Amino acid sequence: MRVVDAAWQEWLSSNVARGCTPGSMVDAMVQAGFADGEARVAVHHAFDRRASGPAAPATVADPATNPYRYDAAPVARGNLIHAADREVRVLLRCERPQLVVFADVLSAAECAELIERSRHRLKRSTTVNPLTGREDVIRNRTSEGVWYRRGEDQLIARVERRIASLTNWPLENGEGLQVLHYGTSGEYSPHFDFFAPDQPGSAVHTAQGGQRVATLIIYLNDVADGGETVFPTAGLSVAAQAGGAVYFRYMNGERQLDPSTLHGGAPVLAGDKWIMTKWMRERAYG
Ligand code: PD2
Ligand code: ZN
Repeated sequence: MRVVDAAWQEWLSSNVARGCTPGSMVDAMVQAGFADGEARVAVHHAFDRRASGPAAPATVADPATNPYRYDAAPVARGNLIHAADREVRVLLRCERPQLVVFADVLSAAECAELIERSRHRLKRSTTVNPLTGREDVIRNRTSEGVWYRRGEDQLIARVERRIASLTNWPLENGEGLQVLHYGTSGEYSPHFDFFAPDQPGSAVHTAQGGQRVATLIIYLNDVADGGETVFPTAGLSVAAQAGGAVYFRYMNGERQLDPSTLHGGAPVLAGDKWIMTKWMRERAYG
């Protein structure tokens, strides 16, 4: 029997928000394998939730006064996850912050192709200015990147379907994929991927799709030395290995944001580093 997990809860709320009828939502759930009665109850609750008012504002949790409450992550349990067209191995799971390290998300050939097609399209990376919401080039992010539109071509579409299945999060809630390149000494100093709720520049970014809820960073090459993704608060670092990935989730169902997902890209000490990032939103994006 299917379970109404976090991804289905999200699907229910976004369809209510889009103005779908209860009947069409029940039909879609039954088609997806839910029992009729179960689908009716879930849809009924989704409409009830909307009646109880707008979503709570997103807030950064505070370990001392308002600690982050870790609810169930959408990623499936188990050591091997069937992700659309590929079996993906789980190497590590961490509960606080909520983080999963995977091997084999992409094949060696897919990594090589993504690097080759990105090489000639790179532009110096920017960072969102929290005050203005504009994208600024700053010194603490020394990488170059390229954005791919969602479903831009067959390879991108296939990888996006795989990511949606692996992370159990709707494909439509994902931003376009971004490929990033760091040369030797390139780094990305520690930051949060969510938009700071109290900063005036964030509203322009959350207007569409809402907050970012989780990130998947996929490594496209083996880095000779350095270049780990570091989580300083958790005291954890993930080494870049081609085809592997790190997933971390920072917003729970109550819209609390987890400050222990502070993370950065450590300086590349030898060779270069290629990654691809998928940021996931609360609702459909784009
Ligand atoms: O390159 C990384 O390891 C890294 C570190 C922190 C990438 C990002 N953040 C990101 O793309 O958000
Ligand atoms: Zn980041």
